[in-house]
Amino acid sequence: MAHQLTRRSAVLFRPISASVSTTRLLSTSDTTPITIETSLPFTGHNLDPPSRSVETTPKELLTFFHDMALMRRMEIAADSLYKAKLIRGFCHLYDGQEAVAVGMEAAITKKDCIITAYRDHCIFIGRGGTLLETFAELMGRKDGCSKGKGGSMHFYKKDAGFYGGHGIVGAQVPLGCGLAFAQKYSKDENVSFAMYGDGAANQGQLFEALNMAALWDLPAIFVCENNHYGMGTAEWRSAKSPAYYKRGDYAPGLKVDGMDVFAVKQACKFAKEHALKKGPIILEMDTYRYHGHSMSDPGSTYRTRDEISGIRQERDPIERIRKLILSHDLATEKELKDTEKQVRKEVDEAIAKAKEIPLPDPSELFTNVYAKGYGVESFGADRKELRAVLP
Ligand SMILES: Cc1ncc(C[n+]2csc(CCOP(=O)(O)OP(=O)(O)O)c2C)c(N)n1
Ligand SMILES: [Mg+2]
Repeated sequence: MAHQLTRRSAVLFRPISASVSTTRLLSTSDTTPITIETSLPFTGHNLDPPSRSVETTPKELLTFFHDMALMRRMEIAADSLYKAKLIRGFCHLYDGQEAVAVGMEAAITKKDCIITAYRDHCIFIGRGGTLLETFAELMGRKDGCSKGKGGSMHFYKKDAGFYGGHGIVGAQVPLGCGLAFAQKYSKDENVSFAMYGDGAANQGQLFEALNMAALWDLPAIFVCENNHYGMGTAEWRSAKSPAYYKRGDYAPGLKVDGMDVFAVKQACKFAKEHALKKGPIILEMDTYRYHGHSMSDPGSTYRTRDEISGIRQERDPIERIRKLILSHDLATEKELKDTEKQVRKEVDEAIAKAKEIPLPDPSELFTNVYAKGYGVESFGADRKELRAVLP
């Protein structure tokens, strides 16, 4: 049994991208169905919520543990790199919110699209991006997922349906509806997930986009990651109604425990089926970020340390899965600790490699900025001095 587990762990606990393409050496018991109850019931608005019972397998549970542990470690390492000044500019970390990225991926395919704001590193990893591309991008190196020119806020992976990585609060949501429009137009039976925060949820453009998406029955899923703060502003100070799942009025919504990867998976599966048949739906993911808003925010002036440690103790998404794995006797505590050690090593190795990668060549400065072949000219601020003719 122990030998079997070690062998299984070795296969399962690879980075997400590797585990997707690996031929499995698992015994059949790894895919034996297990039924798990979500932490809380779902609350619906204008719909009948899905069941709390979710089908899973040992394989999936172990993969969830691995993937969330990898994301957690990656974000903590990014924090250190930032403090060492190897990452510059804006940087928003996702630790605490991992269950949203992982649960969403478990319910959809890479033909479904995702678009999000600036808190995007883990969404990229969920889509199959590698640690090396992540750290290279964060440190502005040429092999980063945006060729080292996007940085923390602008990760992309178009070949896996990930359309960024956007810095203007809320602006990605109408773009997400555009992706859903393209999907409906081409009748390809895929959906788009447009992710935004509780702060963004108060913006006008969200409602304009939702109106059009509902008018045209677009397969658009509005995912509000409610981490309860927009920068240093608590939701109760910015929203008359913080019931974000109800804010679509005519569009149905679902409130989901965003710290429970199984609840997220169930909700996303439900939302995909709904969106394909009936148009847009809002998923409010009740979640929490452990770090401050960005690296310039210590995150402790507008909330208490007790609040943060209370959430860690009661609702941490990784600890929830650890307990489930142990209670179903799928791995030992030591095996799970070994997984975390392995993840740490993978992260350290990726950072070491990324540090060796050069910065982009200066000739890259204007590529991917303007469409090619239009002969765009670049002027000085006075518009008189011509500095360059762009490609
Ligand atoms: C249009 C616009 N207004 C203001 C900002 C500055 N800003 C960046 S993030 C942020 C808070 C957004 O909070 P929320 O939507 O809850 O997302 P979270 O950071 O919690 O994930 C603000 C005000 C911006 N980037 N864009
Ligand atoms: Mg927020």
